[in-house]
Amino acid sequence: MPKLTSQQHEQYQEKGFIAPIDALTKTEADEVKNEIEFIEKKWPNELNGLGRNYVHLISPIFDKVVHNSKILDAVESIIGKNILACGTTLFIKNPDEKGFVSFHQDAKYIGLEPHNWVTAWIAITDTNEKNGCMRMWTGTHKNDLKNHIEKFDNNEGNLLTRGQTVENVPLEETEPVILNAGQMSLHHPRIVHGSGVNLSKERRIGFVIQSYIGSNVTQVLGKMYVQQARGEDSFNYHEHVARPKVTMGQNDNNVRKIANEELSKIFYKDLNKKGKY
Ligand SMILES: O=C(O)CCC(=O)C(=O)O
Repeated sequence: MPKLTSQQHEQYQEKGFIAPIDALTKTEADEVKNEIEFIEKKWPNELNGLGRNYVHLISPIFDKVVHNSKILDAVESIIGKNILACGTTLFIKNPDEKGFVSFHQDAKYIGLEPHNWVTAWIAITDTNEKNGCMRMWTGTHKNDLKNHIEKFDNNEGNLLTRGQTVENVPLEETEPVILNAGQMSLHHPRIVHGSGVNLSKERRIGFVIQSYIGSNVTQVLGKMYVQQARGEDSFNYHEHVARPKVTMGQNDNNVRKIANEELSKIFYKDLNKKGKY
């Protein structure tokens, strides 16, 4: 998939997201799944809680996805040629668990300004309405940020840090993002989106690049650790970090731990309590 077509551009402007876009081959998606399972088996706690973040810093397989040129071609069409990768998150919903994502806007708590950034959600498994794919409230990116209610643990199963929730979303104005393994969606920082519980018998896995930012984007709430994905960074707002050569290398993992501590400070800024992630 080279750069976006004019039709895809229009879709992004009008709806606030584009899907599906072919990103990885099925074999590449399976490689990511196998790497997740390998890490889960060998280091059982490393991908849990806060550890679901910045995973591309500890695995060459995850890293390869973040620097994939097909993905970057599409991203460049939206945010321009100077691209930084500033985070990844694994959104995994296991069958028979209650995991869901309340409707929210990514830009609400993350502190990345201006909104010249985009999130790439890569399906590692097929993703559909039965197993809890994302739903997008189309067109909401055109408006300002909405009020979010912070529900924390009162919202059992919520995979978001504060259980932040935009209430009264009209479901009939939302669209499911149905993807085959290897396909991706790209969504705007202000679009309202969420996802339901996995009612299937298989895992639903999203490898999410949260997000690709233009090098002109600063972090107004804290500190982030980035890699140059394309072009150059004449702004130097963020700390640049190395790409991993082995899975779970000691130095890489130390850097990731620091990056996650800083990320946690951003997620829970101005609060005296923390959620599970
Ligand atoms: O994986 C999900 O269901 C939601 C992920 C999400 O909210 C995001 O990528 O911004």
